[in-house]
Amino acid sequence: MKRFINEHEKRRSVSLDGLWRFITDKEDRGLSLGYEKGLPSEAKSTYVPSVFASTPALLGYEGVCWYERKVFIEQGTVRLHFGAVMTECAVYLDGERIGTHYGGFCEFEFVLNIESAGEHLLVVSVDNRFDAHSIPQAVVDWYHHGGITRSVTLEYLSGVSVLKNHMHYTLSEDLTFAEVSFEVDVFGAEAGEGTLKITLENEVLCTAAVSVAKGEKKTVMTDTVKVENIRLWSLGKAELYTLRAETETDDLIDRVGFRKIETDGYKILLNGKPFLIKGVNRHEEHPDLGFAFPEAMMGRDIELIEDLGCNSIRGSHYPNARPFLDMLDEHGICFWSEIPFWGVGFEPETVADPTVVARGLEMMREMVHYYYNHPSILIFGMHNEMPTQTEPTLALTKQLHAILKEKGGNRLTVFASHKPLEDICFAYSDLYCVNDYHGWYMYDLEGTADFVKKIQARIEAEGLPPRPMVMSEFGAAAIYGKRDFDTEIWSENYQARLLDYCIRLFLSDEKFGGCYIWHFADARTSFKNLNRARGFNNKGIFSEYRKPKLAYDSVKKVYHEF
Ligand code: ADA
Repeated sequence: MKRFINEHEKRRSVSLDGLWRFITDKEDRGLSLGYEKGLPSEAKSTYVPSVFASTPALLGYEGVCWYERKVFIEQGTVRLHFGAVMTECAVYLDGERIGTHYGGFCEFEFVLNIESAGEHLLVVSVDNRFDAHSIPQAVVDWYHHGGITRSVTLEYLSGVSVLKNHMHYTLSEDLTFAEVSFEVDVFGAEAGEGTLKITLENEVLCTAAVSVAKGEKKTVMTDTVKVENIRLWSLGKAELYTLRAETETDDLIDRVGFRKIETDGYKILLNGKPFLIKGVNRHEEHPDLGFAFPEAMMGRDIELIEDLGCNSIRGSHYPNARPFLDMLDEHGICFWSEIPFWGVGFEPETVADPTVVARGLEMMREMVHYYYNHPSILIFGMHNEMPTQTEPTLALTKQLHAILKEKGGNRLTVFASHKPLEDICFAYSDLYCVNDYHGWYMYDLEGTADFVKKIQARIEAEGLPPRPMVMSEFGAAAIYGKRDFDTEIWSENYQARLLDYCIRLFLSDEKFGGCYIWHFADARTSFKNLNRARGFNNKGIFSEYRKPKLAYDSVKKVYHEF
């Protein structure tokens, strides 16, 4: 799959990015017309990965589109991996449906048996419409993109193959050694026996004999081994290890890091030392290319974010592309990764809907499955601004929390609340994260201080444990280029003053673990539902083309002071 590291030396992998055939299907008649067996001659050429809306005529399009390409595939077992498809898709090979997937930001894969070598026809139908069970719901503050938005890869599996390798570890009290074990999924591309070997850097840590039937998937839990003289992964100092799981015929290579994140009263501790979050929210959205965000620009965004003095990014509001996470691992930047439960559109009854719950739990499992080893993910987010004052959200939170506590590794488990004075879910969050826009929607900037005190008093009165509070969103919209008196809303000046005021307030409060500015760069928003100026969420410190607003200097100054 697309990463910034080589995941395989033995396994052969073919990128299916590039030119595909493409056609819209507004009436959703493609299946009755037999599109799964081949697109009609009117189909045009398009580039994958991309979004529908990068074609100007398709700006605002909501419906089905079909993609097709011919692929030469050899006989044997292959793994077909999709980085992300917005939002729902069905995949066909030679006219036969091989599977479906729901959820626009999560990776998924199919393992297939190819009977004969030759040219095969791969067809994907992609539907970006909302339904009653959508996550998010139709009312959402980002653009309703559609498309095959991240890379597609075909890999050849042979013999005993390795599909997953999660490294579990516990660091010693003094953080000098770790007790390490591995959870490895092996798969029988052919029936057989083999030896699974796990190597960290150049040291073989475990070997295990494995035998699988053809098509059988097994999870191997290795013994625990001790790794001495640990080099710790920490902020700005990203010590990474190469982890390799291999059999005689196949391999899976990853990069891992050792670090410990925990809280102690009002403090967040990273490797035992206080860690004050100086964060920013970021949409992985490009004004022209949408969610098919270019990799070179990911690197530039990280540089701008580091320059601002930030040590953490909240991937609002969905799992980001893996290459971006590879970069964060390497830069030593903390990442908050969440699933797209974006609450404003959700009524409590919808939160209780079994299809919504099942989709949400599956998204969480997928995020944990694929993102588990990234050391930069210090925080896993369950949801944002859901109706957390109601029982259905409490029930959902408990289930998401249970997945994360059982399977999520050493991470803080959180959600972002906009109902902090009524919230009944706070017991299930390691940080008390609040989104608040006093200085914007209420136009009462100085009211922020009182509001914070009220939240802290309520948390105490409810008998909730002392935990760090984090302002997970705050900010003001500023139209790029509108420089004015700082009393004028929509001006860059007012935004700069608001951010300076809020950051000082939050970071000097000893009950705070940090804050995340809303947001890094202006991002295109929902076409129909939100009446936003320019059709953008304009609260970026940068314009959508990454031109700095005045807030860039004020944020940089204040973040460097703390
Ligand atoms: C919410 C939401 C963000 C954004 C923000 C705003 O807090 O979580 O995605 O919509 O409001 O700009 O109003």
